[in-house]
Formats: sequence, structure tokens, C-alpha cells
Amino acid sequence: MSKLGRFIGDAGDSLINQKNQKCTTYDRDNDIKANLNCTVEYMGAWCHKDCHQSHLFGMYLKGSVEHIFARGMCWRDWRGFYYSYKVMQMMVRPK
Ligand SMILES: [Ca+2]
Repeated sequence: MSKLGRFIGDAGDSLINQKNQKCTTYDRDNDIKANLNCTVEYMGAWCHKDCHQSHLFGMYLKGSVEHIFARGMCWRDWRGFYYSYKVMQMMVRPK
């Protein structure tokens, strides 16, 4: 994820941590955590760094998840790591 537009809104920018980070998958560990693969730990490929502040490809867990840390589709700066959104939308603007 090399380019991000300017953040606008009141949900907090939980995507900025992933900027300039290669994506990590189950078989390609590109995150900066030396001792683990963030995709394996958080059960979803993403442009993990150390590991994430947002996880748009996290699991679909249907809302509040008291005992499951950061494995759902989460956005740290709005509802935190213990809330899994039902829908997320990532939009890409052509150059
Ligand atoms: Ca790693």
C-alpha cells in the first residue's frame, strides 16, 4: 500500500500505519514482526506492519467480540480492536 489520500472524517486514521507496507499472506511474511506472521496470528492477509491498526480483511464476527483481539474487521481509532464491522469498503481512485 504505497499511496494514501489525505484522511478526512471523524473515525480517526487507522490506515496510516499500513502505508508503505507490503502485504503479508499465510505464505509470504512481509510484516516487521520478527517472531510471528501477522496474517497467521490475526487470521487474515493484510498490509500488516507490526501488525495493524485496521484490518479490512479480518474475520466477519458480527459486532462486539469481547475476547477476540484484533482478528475481526476492525478500525482501532473508532470502535477499537474488540469490535468487528459487518461491512467495510475500500475504494481505489484511478490516477
Ligand atoms: Ca513477520
